[in-house]
Amino acid sequence: MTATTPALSRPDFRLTRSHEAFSRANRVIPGGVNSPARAFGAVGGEPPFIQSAHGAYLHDIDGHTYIDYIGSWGPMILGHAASPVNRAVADALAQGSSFGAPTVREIEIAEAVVAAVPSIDKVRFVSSGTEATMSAVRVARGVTGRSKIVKMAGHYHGHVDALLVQAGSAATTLGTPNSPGVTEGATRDTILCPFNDAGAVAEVFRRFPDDVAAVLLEPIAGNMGLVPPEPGYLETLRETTAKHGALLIFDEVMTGFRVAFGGAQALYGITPDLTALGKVIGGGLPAAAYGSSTAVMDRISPAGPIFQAGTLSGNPLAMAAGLATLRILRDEAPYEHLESLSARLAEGLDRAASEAGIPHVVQRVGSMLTLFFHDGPVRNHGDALRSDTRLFGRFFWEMLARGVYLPCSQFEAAFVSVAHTVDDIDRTIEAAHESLRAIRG
Ligand code: HOZ
Repeated sequence: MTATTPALSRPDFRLTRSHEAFSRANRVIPGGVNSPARAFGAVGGEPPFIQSAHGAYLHDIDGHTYIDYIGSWGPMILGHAASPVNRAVADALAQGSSFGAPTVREIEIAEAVVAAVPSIDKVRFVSSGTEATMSAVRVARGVTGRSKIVKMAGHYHGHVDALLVQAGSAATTLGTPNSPGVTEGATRDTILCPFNDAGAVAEVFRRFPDDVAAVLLEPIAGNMGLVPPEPGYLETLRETTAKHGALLIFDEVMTGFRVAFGGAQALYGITPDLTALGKVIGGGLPAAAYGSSTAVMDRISPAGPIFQAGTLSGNPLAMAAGLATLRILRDEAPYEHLESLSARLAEGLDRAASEAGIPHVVQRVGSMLTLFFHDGPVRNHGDALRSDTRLFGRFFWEMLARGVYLPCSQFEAAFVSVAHTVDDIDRTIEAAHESLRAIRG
């Protein structure tokens, strides 16, 4: 056993080179990583360093190959290094990588987004999901002239100061829901509600009938593990916000082009006022976006007074990768295929945990899913936090040693891609049976 892995039933699984790389990284990068979720803090041990990725597989610098269920935390819906995406990026690169001036490709991808996403008439491209949600909140405040934002506990909207309150993802994992450096002033207008509790939102409007600019949420929560909206919840939020003149913002950074081509709003038939997009829209390169009706979007600079800008916004390489990805998703509509692969995986994981006699629940929407070590449905952050994270950590490592790379936290969703095969799914389920048996002893 090396120092990098916890006690495993497969002691031959070693991450020697990755351990060296992690030590080296720690000397020059805080925590050795450029985004905290990657550091394996939630599962103990140290991460493998990735050499390359193709299709559904990750290859690390120690010579291991893994079936990948992170997919770069969502973007790689077509799998890694998909040829049409690689070709589009190579063609764009040959023409120059950044101009700081408009390009026709930006119009093409904007047209593709407008055609796909029901609530969007106009769209502004930015470079990260954080920028997209931050800008959407600014627009909501600018348009309504109000200050307060309602956010759901356990939902994660990037590292925006005002939204880093009881945030999901690594903020949950690390137990630092309020980061030092986020001032009280920055979060004074942020009001927290539990997810799936429309009554709590109604209560906010009773207390502050004229002050709420927007209700912001992940329509399908993916950053506290996968937690779907309960029937009627999104509909009620839609009615309540409209009644009080507040905007409804869907953070579809994870769900956009993922659970359906038009995102969760198309899946559930709910039209938000503003939508934040990221991940899949960049096809594996840094691109994100926010969009709304023409009336709202024309309030943004330079059409209107609400300022927002970015040197690399609409970057040609990112637009090329995103456009190639969206065109394939539009033309090949792989969503039924993803649904059947993902259902097979969810059922298999459920069976494996049941046979091992381990309290659990598998929650899934389309190709996003989580096996919670929690007895009963997970409806909100409080439920998610009651999961057995120690058991999750052991399961994670047993799976990794068997060549399956799950998200390295109980509070993240796994992603299935079109590159996964039925054989990959069945091998994953077999690994889950073995892993849980090994844990049970
Ligand atoms: N925000 C991602 C998890 N929900 C993590 C991003 C990363 O570490 O790459």
